[in-house]
Amino acid sequence: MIETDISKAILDTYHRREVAALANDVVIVGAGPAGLAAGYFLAKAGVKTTILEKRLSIGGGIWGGAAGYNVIVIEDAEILDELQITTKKEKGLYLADAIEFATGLAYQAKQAGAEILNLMQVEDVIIKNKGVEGAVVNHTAIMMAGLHVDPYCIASKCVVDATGHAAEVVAMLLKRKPDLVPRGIQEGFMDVRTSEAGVVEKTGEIYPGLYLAGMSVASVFGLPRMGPIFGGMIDSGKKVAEMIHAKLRAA
Ligand code: 48F
Repeated sequence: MIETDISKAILDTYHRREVAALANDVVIVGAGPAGLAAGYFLAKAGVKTTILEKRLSIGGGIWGGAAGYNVIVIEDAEILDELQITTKKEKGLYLADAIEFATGLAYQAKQAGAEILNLMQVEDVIIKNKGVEGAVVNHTAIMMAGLHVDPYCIASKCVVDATGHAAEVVAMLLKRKPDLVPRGIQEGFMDVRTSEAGVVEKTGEIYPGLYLAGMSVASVFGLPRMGPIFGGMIDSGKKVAEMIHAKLRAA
């Protein structure tokens, strides 16, 4: 019976992938530019990595460029060259097509060996004595419907909050540990240069086992917002990957 053969192939394959993704070196929450870049560099270094994305589509804030004009601006094309994403230099800025940028990043992360599970919403973290040791997840559709259905758990040696402006994973910790970020989660007013540099500089571990990458860094440290420029996101993803890789190797 062809219909159920198709269903069985999908269910078997997904089940195998999901079971394999239950234990990780790193779980990245959010498949925006920072999360995908972190996933690419971690997987390339041989670190077992799963990226969880609550939406149907990967890419986060990439797709619409600025106000729906789907062009991406960066100041340095080195990483995009490595990812084989086309750029064009104009007046000191590199321009990329947002669609090529989102799909290219995700493709390279997958090819490097990162697992990406979409429609998976992280609703909490696992905290044991030493710190964050995994994510509590549920299906986005169940969360959206507000159904009373328990989550399941995905273990990892550390977690990256790459959830963008909302810094959702940090917000989960704050509910029970308000002293972690006493001023709360809030970006400052727009200032591209300060924020691009600050996001990369402050990328790192905010709580044992919990790392920040991308715009979550700006929100947690109160840095300015930066609008549609993406170099800092990629550099932040790369930096967090290097930090985690070094820590795992030293352990
Ligand atoms: O928002 P997003 O693109 O964050 P980012 O990687 O990049 C920010 C830029 O897009 C842009 C900017 C800089 O130029 O200002 O906004 O820091 O991607 C975050 C992803 O995380 C997902 C969300 O759907 C998005 O795709 N996400 C957020 N919360 C959760 C989540 C959650 N609880 N579980 C799973 N995914």
